[in-house]
Amino acid sequence: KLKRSGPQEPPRLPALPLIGSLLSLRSPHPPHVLFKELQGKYGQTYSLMMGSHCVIVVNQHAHAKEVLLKKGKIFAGRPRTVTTDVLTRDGKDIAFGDYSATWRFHRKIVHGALCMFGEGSASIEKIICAEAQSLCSVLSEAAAAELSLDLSPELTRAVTNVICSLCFNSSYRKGDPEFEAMLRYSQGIVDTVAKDSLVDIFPWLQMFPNADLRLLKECVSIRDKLLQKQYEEHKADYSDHVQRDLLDALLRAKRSAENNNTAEISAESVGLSDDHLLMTVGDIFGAGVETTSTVLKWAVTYLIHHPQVQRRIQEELDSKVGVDRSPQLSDRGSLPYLEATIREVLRIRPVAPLLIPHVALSDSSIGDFTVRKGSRVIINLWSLHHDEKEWKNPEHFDPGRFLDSDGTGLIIPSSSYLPFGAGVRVCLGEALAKMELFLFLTWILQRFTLSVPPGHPMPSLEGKFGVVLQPAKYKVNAEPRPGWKTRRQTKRSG
Ligand code: HEM
Ligand code: PLO
Repeated sequence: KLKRSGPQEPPRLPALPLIGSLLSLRSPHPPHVLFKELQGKYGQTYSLMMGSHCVIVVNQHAHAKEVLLKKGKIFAGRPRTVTTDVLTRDGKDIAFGDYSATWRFHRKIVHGALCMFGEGSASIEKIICAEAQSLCSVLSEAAAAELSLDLSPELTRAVTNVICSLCFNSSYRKGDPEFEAMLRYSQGIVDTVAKDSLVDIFPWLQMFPNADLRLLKECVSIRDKLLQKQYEEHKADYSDHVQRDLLDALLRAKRSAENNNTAEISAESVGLSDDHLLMTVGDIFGAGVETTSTVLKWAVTYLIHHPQVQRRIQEELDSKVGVDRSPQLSDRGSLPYLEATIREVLRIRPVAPLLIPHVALSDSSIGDFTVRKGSRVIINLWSLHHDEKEWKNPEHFDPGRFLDSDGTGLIIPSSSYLPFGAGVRVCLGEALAKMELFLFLTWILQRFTLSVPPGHPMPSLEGKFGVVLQPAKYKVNAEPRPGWKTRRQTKRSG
């Protein structure tokens, strides 16, 4: 290939007016796979037009790190789209909100609250373990009745209750109608928001009837009612002296801004309006539920496909934790094979295969390519995690990649690995998600062996692309391990 000197634009796909439909209609491949394939023709970094927007697609880790880390602040913007505006009241949230003082302020409050109620305190471990316990009792009841079950709603309820506790200091019981409603609306949102649907590419299409947009609006309005209800209850019980959860922390920041109310610093102007508070807690709740439950489902799916991996985790658990107590966070250091498995699940099926699009806030460059202000940048994490130059046999599931040569020390074998993103827009929930993945998986695998019921096909490994990449539904047999058939799910210590 010719290499010209001096600034040049990235190779551009021929301007296909239909690129939108290529991405969202029944193209044989989901966008992350299509974008990986297009590298063959256009190189690792190329651009295309979506409607009137220039989109740069990055398929390689050096360029990805330049965007996220080295020039993180330049590329910290987010595009406004029709569907995310519906979800977030025009970007008044963290994930889809543009780079601004308000965005920074909300990230800081959430970070502080997650540390206070979560990562920094022992209480989060108790909350997660209580949910793990209740999840395991559901599995053992099913096993006792010789029933196979779809683990998805059970895993989701466990994860939802953890984030409910952190956000709202509340939880859902099995069969709670509000929980069932939440499952439905959240799936509706995942299926319709932020996936470069036609209305996001051609906003004028809103003028015409559009089934996806209607579904999104219905689901968002149900979600907003639930959020509003929590908000009213919290406002009614609010006290400056007790902070029970994230919503209290946000209310406190709002009160304190209001008390300082001078002309310039009003709660509105620093972005502490009711809308902003609701959208921030809605983000954390939504992210807290959909991401972690999706990873757990992928982990179960891969463990079913690879019983030898499952067995090795169980051997590790038997020797490091035993059967006389339940696993706890302090066991994390002594279960490297499980940790490696979690890393491999996050590599092979990244939750957000295209992250969330970034936007260049000023004229800049990526490698030798010039990038104009306002360009959208898509980091194709799928390409990074399946790069043949970085990973041997990338479609093969092998936790061993993340272990050193003696098989005991954890490593990251390639820098082409960014499951949580990086830089100023890095995931806010990484630490929380890792604690949940560890505890839920250890509790389950200590007690049960998972498989598909006899005669059933193996679950599909092909994900369904949406704002998160989800596995298909299927039924699982949870067979109690020797010693766990008859006894109660908890064992008292001592
Ligand atoms: C953003 C991954 C769990 C909250 C992100 C991004 C990724 C990601 C890739 C986008 C980064 C970018 O656009 O550059 C994951 C994975 C998770 C997980 C793999 C689970 C294993 C969570 C949880 C929470 C959370 C549990 C909430 C407590 C957020 C928020 C953002 C975000 C608020 C937006 C950050 C911003 O735009 O400033 N996450 N996430 N995530 N995540 Fe997570
Ligand atoms: C999931 C469906 C919920 O009903 C609303 C919601 C809020 C925040 C979103 C989340 C959804 C999907 C996963 C997202 C998260 C913010 C950050 C996270 C996009 C749409 C990731 C993985 O980037």
